[in-house]
Amino acid sequence: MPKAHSLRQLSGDAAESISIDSSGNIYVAGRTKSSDFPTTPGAYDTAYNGGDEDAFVSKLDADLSADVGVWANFTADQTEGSCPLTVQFTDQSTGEITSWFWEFGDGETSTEQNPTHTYNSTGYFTVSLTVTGPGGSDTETREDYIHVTQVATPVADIKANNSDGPITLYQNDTLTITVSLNNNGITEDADWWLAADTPFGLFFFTFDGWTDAWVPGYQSPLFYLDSFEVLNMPVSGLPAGIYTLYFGVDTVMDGNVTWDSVYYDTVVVNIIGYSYLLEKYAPVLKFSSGEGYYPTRVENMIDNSCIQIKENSTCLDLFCDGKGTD
Ligand SMILES: [Ca+2]
Ligand SMILES: [Ca+2]
Repeated sequence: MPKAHSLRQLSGDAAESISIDSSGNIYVAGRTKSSDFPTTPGAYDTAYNGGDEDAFVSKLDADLSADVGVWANFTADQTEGSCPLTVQFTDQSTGEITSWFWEFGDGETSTEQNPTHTYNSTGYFTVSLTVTGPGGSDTETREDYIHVTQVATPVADIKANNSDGPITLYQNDTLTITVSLNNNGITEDADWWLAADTPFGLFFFTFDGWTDAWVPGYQSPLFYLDSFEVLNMPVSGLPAGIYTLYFGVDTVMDGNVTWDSVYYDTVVVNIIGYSYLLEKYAPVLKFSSGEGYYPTRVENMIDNSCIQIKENSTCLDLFCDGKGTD
């Protein structure tokens, strides 16, 4: 005969007795008023119908796993990564299960037990798994379980005189160009580009000098490049105008600009032209009579040039940037 003990709870489901058989299986008998008391298929009655409590007998197998109900549970091989992100989901549900229904949070679903799913957009995705068996169904939902981030890309930076620009330089200034690259862990082979779009054409920097041929300055796997000075020169002699300087990399190392994979930065430098210094002191101009001192030096002016007049020890702009000054 099974050995029996009397048990009682104050409320809810009440166990009246517990016993164990020679195989180690445990039986609990009691009373319940719960409308959702879990029952196995073929139970005499599966619902509480009012009136006095219903009687129940529960069997726990020797390994203490109950033979009723299903519990949904799952794991993923990764929950965060860059787009597109492929995730292997593994069913960890317990109970007797006959079907699985996955919702990946991006509108896609699967009925496989252990599906692989690829996320093609960025964001947070809530994943839920519903398992169903003879003992019922259960759903496990994980809010914002999968985080798909942007693809990591190289980030190039170029600076002129330590500025992201635009900057204005005069003929007695010095121009320095520094570049840096955060490769973001990417080590693909790449073409490295340094170009200058100038008033007199587009030029590319190589370690042999500047050329108007489209050739990369350097070819190598990407690496982290801390601030690196590629140019340090006096502005003197450079024609006036707008100079746009480019630094970038493209991860198809073929000697051509590969626009689909080019990552670059620019900086704009406005170079002011020559200043023409008139070595005169406080000229008197009397246009009405035609008398006075006039400039005697005539130059072919170009845009952004200045004409200055020296008064005592200071220089005053007469014309600058192609426009009159006050
Ligand atoms: Ca910059
Ligand atoms: Ca290329």
